[in-house]
Amino acid sequence: MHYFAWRSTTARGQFRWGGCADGCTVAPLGKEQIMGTRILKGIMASALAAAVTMGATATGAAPSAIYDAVPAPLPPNLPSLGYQATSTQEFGDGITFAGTDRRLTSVTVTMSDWALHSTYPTLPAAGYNHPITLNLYQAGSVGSLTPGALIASVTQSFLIPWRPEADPTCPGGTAWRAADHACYNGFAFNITFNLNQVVPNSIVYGIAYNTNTHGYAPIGAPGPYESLNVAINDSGPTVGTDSAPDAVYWNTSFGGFYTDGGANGTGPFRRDSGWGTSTPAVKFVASAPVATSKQVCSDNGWMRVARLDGSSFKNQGDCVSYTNNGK
Ligand SMILES: [Ca+2]
Repeated sequence: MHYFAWRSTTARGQFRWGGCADGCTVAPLGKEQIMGTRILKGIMASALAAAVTMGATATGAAPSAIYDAVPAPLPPNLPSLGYQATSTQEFGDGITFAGTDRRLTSVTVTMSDWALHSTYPTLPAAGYNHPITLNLYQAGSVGSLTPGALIASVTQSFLIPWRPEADPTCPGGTAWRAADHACYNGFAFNITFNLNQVVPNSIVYGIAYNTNTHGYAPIGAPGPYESLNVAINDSGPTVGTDSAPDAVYWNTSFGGFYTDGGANGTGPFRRDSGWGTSTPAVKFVASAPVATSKQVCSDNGWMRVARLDGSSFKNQGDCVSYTNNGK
């Protein structure tokens, strides 16, 4: 099985890719990186899709996945898109949720970090904190390249763990060796946004953060965020559906990265085709509506509502009690 990842090596314009399970190579590819992501579909073994637990979507259940493209268990690394390397401001996809629960309680995004602590020894050993934004949009109208109106935007600061230090026994001597004995240039980890947001059946989401010279508000200084990428699942979701098949939504300020070379616009957060089943590794978890009055508890209604924290009720009395005293 091969794993690849994006990586930036200079402030702009130069990047490399590499990282594979059975002999790592690092070679300058420029724009071919993007093609690399597309070509990769089909290479990824089915193991990525294995062992993903289908979340229960029955009403009244505890919060469960209504869309899931995060591989479980999480592999040491995944293909990824580097925002600094690919002049990216925002990256996401159009998706349709499974089941009927539509009150989002959390959204998990798999990231891939290529930065080593030894490169930034003055920063804490545990990692560095970086704000990352999740934007939720209405699905775009039929035929539209851009999403609809913004539904919600949440920004949280996350601890970004360092990629493990290089193992000299890995080919090239720059990759790290994981527990599976394979060598990787990036390190996959999950971040989780906490939400309380009702969403429609289909949305477009985007993940945004700033790097040295990219993002909506470039930081203007080098730092480990230049080696921070959003992970990609080349197999598509196991819960919910990709409602933008063969496409992602992407804002890159370099038109040549889009499949159409920028003919449909450079810079807006818009559809880009030619991605096959590849989609960002993101998981949406939702719960039933919150019980707001005792009336909703009757006639088995307690099974279709939940507490604000997403937990379900044991019975009608439990539900009525919650509407009375919040417990
Ligand atoms: Ca898609």
